[in-house]
Amino acid sequence: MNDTIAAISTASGVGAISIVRVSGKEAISIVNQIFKGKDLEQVSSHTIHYGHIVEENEVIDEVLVSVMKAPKTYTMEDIVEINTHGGYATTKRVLELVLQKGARLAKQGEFTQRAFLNGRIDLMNVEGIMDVIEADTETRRKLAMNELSGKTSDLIHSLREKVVEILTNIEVNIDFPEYDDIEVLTNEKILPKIEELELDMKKILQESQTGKMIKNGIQTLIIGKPNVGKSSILNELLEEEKAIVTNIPGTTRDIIEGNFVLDGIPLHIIDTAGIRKTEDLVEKIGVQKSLNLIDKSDLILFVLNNNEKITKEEIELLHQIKNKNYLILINKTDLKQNLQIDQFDSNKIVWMSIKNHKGLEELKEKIRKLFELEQIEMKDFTYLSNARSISLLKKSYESLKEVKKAIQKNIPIDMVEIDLRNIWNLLGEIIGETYDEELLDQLFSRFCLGK
Ligand SMILES: Nc1nc2c(ncn2[C@@H]2O[C@H](COP(=O)(O)OP(=O)(O)OP(=O)(O)O)[C@@H](O)[C@H]2O)c(=O)[nH]1
Ligand SMILES: [Mg+2]
Repeated sequence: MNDTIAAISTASGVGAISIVRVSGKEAISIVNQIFKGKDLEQVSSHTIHYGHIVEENEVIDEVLVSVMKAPKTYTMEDIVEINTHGGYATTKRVLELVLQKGARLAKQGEFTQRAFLNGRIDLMNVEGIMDVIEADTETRRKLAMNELSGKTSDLIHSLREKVVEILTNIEVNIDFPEYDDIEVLTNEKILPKIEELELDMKKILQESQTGKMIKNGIQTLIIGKPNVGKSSILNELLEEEKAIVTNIPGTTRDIIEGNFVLDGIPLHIIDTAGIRKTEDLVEKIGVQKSLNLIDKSDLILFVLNNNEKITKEEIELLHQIKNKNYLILINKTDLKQNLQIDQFDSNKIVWMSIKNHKGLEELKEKIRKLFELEQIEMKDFTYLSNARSISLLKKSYESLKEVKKAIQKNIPIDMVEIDLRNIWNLLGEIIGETYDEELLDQLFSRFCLGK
């Protein structure tokens, strides 16, 4: 970490401005050697200077240079950013000059890695930065900003504080026992605190479902027998002719995907091959694909034809999805009703006629209710949403439940203490208080160059 790193921080390609970012002890002196304008070694921190990048006597570009001195910078090191005219050749040349003068090309995410290793941000903030970059909806942006700003980390800090409080309690009582009987200590004093912590963890875990939904969207699968109007529904939702629609059963053979955003939550919709027994090899594979997707989906839209009696296959399918989040879309209500509906849960039914553009609003409303989307806007977006942190919190929660059992069984208090320390460490891993190098490499390799 003692060397000075440099990279192009803006997206590659042609743009109005490109930025070459340099960070490290030599950042200012390196840029100063190729900059014609003010002496950058003499300027105050957090100032911008007009001048030229020159190589011997040739002017490479007219630039603005920002000088930011440690420690109040992104990496907590000296940073210089050269704002060049955004052409590919120019920016590349400027970067080459910086490298010639002694900087090393930064690896992906290395600026952010330095910010982490220098202690300016924790691992959750790091994930937040990545999520802000990837955010494509307003809700995702809000979620990511809370991660980046540390609000989400505070959830973990407060859990850790509670663990420490319990540990202190145990130690004080071991050193200066007010109680002669250790069982009284554990059961009366520690147990309620453990239960409180357990509830806190449970709540954060439950709410992380919302976090995951905001981040990953709702995986939605449209299934049903052939010709009921599945592809027509997909097209209507996406407001484009994405899938081919014909009156020939078996039109869709492979899966067709599309995205649309409902109340800020992306729905990834998959239209599938109509489910039926078939001898056609391609269609057969398609049908199997549809069935395999059921388990991976958050929401199943099961489409039926209002005009036809229910088939044995459809009843089987209904059985297969009964433990999932599903809705029953009864399409073609413009035709005579021949479908028996007594076996369906009436709350789950949406009546539709794509031909008459009817039922779409009801469908959206039902999805809103099912996933409580209206409530998301009212909350403050402080949710765990990354798989890594959620799985560590789950581990901590499971461990804590074991601790509770142990206390109830009056296991010696020093054993309990060891387990609580492990929980404290696990929670620490979420924010990166402890980490292994492999995890860091994996995390930062997902960043762009120059970030
Ligand atoms: N009358 C009527 N016809 C409809 C309605 N919705 C779709 N259709 C027609 O039903 C036929 C089948 O529609 P698709 O959307 O291709 O049906 P699908 O379920 O995707 O069929 P496969 O891909 O073969 O499984 C087409 O001719 C549509 O125009 C509706 O609400 N009413
Ligand atoms: Mg289709």
